[in-house]
Amino acid sequence: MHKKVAQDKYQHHDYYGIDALLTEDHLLARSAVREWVKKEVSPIIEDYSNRAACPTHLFKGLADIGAFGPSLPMEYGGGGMDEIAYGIIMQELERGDSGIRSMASVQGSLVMYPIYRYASEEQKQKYLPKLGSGEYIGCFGLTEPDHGSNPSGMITNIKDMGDHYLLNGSKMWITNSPLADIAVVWAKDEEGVIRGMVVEKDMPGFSAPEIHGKWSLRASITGELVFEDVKVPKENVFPDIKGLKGPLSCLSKARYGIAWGAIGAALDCYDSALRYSQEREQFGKPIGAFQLTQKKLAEMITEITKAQLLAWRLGSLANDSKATPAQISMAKRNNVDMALNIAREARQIHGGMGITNEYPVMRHMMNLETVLTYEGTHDIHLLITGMDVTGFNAFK
Ligand code: TGC
Ligand code: FAD
Repeated sequence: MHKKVAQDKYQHHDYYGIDALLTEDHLLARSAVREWVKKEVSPIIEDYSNRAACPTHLFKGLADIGAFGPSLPMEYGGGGMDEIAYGIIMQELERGDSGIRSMASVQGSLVMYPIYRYASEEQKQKYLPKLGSGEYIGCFGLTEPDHGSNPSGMITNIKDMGDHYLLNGSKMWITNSPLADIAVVWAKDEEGVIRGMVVEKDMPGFSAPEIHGKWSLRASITGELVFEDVKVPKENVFPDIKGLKGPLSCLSKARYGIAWGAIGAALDCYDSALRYSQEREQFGKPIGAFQLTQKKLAEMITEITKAQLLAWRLGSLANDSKATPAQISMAKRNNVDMALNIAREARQIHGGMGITNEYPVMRHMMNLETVLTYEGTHDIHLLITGMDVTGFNAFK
């Protein structure tokens, strides 16, 4: 005898009572973003993804719900919340789509954060309020066609011309670049030292062609950055940061958000698979009654729960400014891998229906292939952990 159990979509999301560790502010932020995603993202995302179109109208809404720089100070366009609130917001956005979370990650952690942390006060005032309100869209240019995992080999460069710098080179795989009003760009000076700067879209010699043909992150727009003798005013170059630790510090912020975000994608796949397993019948009973399906679902919620605990503890460390880059790497790697495995298992539970856009699973699965690679690949993060525990640097 079997029975069909009515499920509240979110009832199994907190298997270990982690909500008890959250504050009222965290829970409020979560429900506000969750409602926004349900209303603004879920109804349109399959269509935009199908057409490989970016829902650019969502930038304003993302700004309104405080998704850009949630943990940056309010006077600089941020949300003034803590790191756990930032993580929870990324989780709820990625429950909708990794591309929507990407919009927020880039704007907040890779554009607003470096300007907040490294630019002059005048530059902060010039750019941050417009970025926080969504009036400006920003992008982050580190990766080059021949330098992805190894950004220290970059060849994009600036030359001191006295009253300005001349910027030459190109960047590849840049989220939001074709839409961006400004780009935070990393380039080497004449001494070979990596410097950061803000490049504005109207500067002559700067273009940002779109990259087409992605099977992943299709609702997110990706492009190149091309610099041909671009005159960059001296005041646009960050005065106080030199070397690769500049861009890597921004990546730490964004990787932290991804560690939380991936849980959202995993939860959406798990929800869909759980409900399907209770509704779909084969051999005279729901497929959820078969032990092999239960194994998949039990392992999914176990892995999600472990990832939630990792993210929560990382968030507590980050709130005390104690989260190390290696701890962030571990969480980014584990949680994205977890989400991708769950998407693949959830796809199987949906049978043939799993490959269609009737369900969100295949879209999440394709998106997560990018998430596994950007912000440091799965194997690069493994090597960061390896270096941390052994003391041997496999990159040198
Ligand atoms: P290495 O010699 O290890 O380090 C250079 C300096 O940086 C310091 N450092 C960090 N600082 C802050 N945060 C971190 N996470 C840091 N990691 C390292 C380090 O202490 C050192 O400081 P100092 O004072 O001694 O100069 O550098 P390396 O050249 O050996 O590289 C190490 C490696 C491979 C780990 C690094 O290059 C790396 O992480 N590579 C992966 C590249 C990557 O993640 N690219 C991402 C591009 S952006 C992107 O993907 C955005 S996707 C956006 C979206 O849509 O969401
Ligand atoms: P490669 O570095 O060429 O790596 C290829 C393979 O070799 C990987 O499996 C890698 O793990 C492996 N490998 C490399 N080195 C080692 C090693 N030492 N040991 C073992 N294995 C190794 N970048 C930005 O700057 N800004 C953005 O906004 C941005 N957005 C992106 C959006 C999308 C959709 C994508 C796909 C990428 C984006 N990226 C962005 C670039 C992303 O960060 C890079 O793709 C990533 O860092 C990997 O670089 P790569 O693609 O050149 O791969």
